[in-house]
Amino acid sequence: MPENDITPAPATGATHPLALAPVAGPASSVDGFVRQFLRNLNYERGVTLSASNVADRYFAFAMTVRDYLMARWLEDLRRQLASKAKVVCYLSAEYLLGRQLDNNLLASGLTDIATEAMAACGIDIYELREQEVEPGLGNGGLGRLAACFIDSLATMGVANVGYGIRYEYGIFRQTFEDGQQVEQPDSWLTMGSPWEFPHPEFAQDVRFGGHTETYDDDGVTRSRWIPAWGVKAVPYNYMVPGYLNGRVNTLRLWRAKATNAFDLRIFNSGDFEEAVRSQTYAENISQVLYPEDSTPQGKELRLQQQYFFVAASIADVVRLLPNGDPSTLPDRVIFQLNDTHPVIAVPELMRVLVDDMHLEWDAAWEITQKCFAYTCHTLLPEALEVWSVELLGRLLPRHLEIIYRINEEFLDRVRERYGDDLMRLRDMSIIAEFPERSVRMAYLATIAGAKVNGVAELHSQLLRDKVLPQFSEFFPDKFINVTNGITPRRFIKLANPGLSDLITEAIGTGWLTDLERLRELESYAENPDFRTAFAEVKAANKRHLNDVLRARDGFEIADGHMVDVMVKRLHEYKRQMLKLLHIVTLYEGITSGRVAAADVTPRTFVFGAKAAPGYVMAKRIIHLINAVGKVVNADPRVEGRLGVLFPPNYNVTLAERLIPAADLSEQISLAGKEASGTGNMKFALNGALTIGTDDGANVEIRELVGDDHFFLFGQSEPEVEALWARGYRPADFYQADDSLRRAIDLIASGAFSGGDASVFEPIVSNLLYDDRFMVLADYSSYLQAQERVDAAYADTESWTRSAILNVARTGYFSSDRSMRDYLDRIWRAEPVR
Ligand code: 26W
Repeated sequence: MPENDITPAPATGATHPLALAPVAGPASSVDGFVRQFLRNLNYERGVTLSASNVADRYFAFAMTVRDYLMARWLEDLRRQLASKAKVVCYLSAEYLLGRQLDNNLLASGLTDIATEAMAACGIDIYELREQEVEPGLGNGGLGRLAACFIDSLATMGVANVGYGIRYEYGIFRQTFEDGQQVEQPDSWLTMGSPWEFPHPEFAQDVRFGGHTETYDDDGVTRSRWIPAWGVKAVPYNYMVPGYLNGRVNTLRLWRAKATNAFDLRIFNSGDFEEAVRSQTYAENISQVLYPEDSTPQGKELRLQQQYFFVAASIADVVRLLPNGDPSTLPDRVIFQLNDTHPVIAVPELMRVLVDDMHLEWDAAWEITQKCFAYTCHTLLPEALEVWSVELLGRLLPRHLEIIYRINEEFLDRVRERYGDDLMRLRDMSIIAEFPERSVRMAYLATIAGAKVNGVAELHSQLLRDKVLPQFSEFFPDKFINVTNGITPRRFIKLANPGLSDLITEAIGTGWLTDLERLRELESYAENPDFRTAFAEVKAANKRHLNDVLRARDGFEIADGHMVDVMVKRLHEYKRQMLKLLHIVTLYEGITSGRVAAADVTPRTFVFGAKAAPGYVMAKRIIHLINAVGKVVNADPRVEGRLGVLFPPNYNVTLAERLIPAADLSEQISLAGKEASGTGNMKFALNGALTIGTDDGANVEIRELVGDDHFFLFGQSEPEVEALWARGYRPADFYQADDSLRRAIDLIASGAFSGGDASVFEPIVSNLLYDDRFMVLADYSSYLQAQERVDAAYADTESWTRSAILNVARTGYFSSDRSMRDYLDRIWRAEPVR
């Protein structure tokens, strides 16, 4: 629990009234802002306004916004500690924060004052915004969800600390060379970040390797760990301001620093490399984010990263226990495990309680089980992390011992319930024997966690029925669902000010912190003037997007085109290939003369997607999307009816531009594969209609908006299972469907690769002979749904009506509601009054 400067008691010996007063922020006036800005420019950046460059002005501006929030931050910390409120500690290896400046301005209610103050200094605030590099400390859904959640907790006034890793390099920057993804390092800290506060005084020591031994402690046999090496974990604090409530929570990200920076003795012996080797080795730990978001590579450095931030975070919390009494821990904190990545926290807390604080095993286990809860974010078996016993035993020998004992005691309970059912014991053991003895982290999280939740109704059901059925049977009350949500502050108010103003005009303020009030918009869907205004907002957002894409990538969306958007990580289960087959089918129809271009609804297809660097098929699909785009965009026969755009480096900032301009949201994963999705929620809340399968949270979106306002297609999850059981032969679908065959044949012909059929042959043969995610099976249903989209889009009034109803009926998907569910059903914690 960070306490960077709590003023519990006045500084001893202080007499000056200011030294005794609570921290006061700068005056909330244009003058006050100008004064603070110039002070930061002159004294922090050391330049005059006339001599300053745009980076100086951006930093001084950011520092000024920061200064206004600082007073609230310190005061809130004091209040939280004094209140002894239960603290929610969110443990996440990823936080996809997005740019901070606008959100901090919005939350502090300073936007107007700041804009006026900068104008008075002859500075265009827009220019400053563009200076900010977004901290890309995450891969996709899981990381962004963590960012939305901490925003909601601050806005709800809940005492929360987000714990994670301060990666020197975040998610790679994506560029395209000849349509192929090339990864560039994300040196987001080159210019430094005005939003972080290092606190070396609260550094923690984190150790690795070595061995364990037992020893006699006055007749009690105890174990201890003799580590071989260690690093320092230095915390960096980031503000997490609540929306207009004066609350500021903390995101504490750890950076690895070598314990002894430099070994002079070795240096003097002339072995310069060796002298600094241990330093670089240690500091590597927080160097870079692993760019995978579904298939763990089982790399040692990744486990080092996970233990590094978890051990530092637990030490940071335990340090503040009132008189170090661990029995109070479950009343003071709850650790939420954001997927399995931080689950090594369970044996770490046991180690601290048993080895360091000498608690009895059972007492320690009692406490541990109350302090942890686990959220699972995936359904893909290959995404469930397992660590080899060999690696775990070498890096964290004491933790492996503790995991063995947790497992033993658990299997005893299983044996008590089911007798010596070897199959069940083998299937429920944390330790998997094949293919290699390894630790199943999801099992450890499930056994230790007070609660286990999925992130959408369907996902949570499949967790119970398919992924962890034996555990769901063994722990019937442990498995619950909390459907994901998104923060309306960033993804409506900041991203779509036009729509926000329209909503406020109609239903007043207050909806931004009570999103279900959007329901009051339902009646406005019947109001032609409101529809006109709504459609104008969408048109304006499209024009703004066009300005951004023109400046960013030299792209242009043709006027009057439906904007059909698919933005998410590139993964075969998300089925970007199905979207591509739709585009190729339309193109083939026109170029073969079967369809008159004039009969095709003008559409621009916008893709955004990064592929994990090691995911070969995903990178091939990116190449094919760009190749198809190049041909379609240049073919005069298309008469400009179709456009395919793939702006590189999709990130939070681009999402904020794309989502408000979209007409159609593509959520087309194979049913039973997407845990929830959160992009689907952002699009619906910004007035896009969804074409989607009954997968993840699509099911709940469709239930709320109504079938008339959602384009459902494809197999349901049970149908997928049934087809799989019957034996799925994709080639049969290819044979049976002419337009599918023509589309695939066109790709196979080399039409999109300069006649060289070999380039995309692997994609074609994968579809025809493997197609694990049933792209071919859902093709015809998808194409029919797209025809329904064309027909619906032709009737602008009814389309706009549906779009308004989508906004009105999806307030449920606020991350504030998700947090209320976690508070009531998992954390048993309250906002700090
Ligand atoms: C390499 C290991 C690994 C495995 C899984 C890294 C990251 C993951 C994440 C769990 C993947 C992820 O981001 N899952 C997404 O989480 C979102 C938030 O709950 C859901 O909305 C998405 O459906 C899910 O794919």
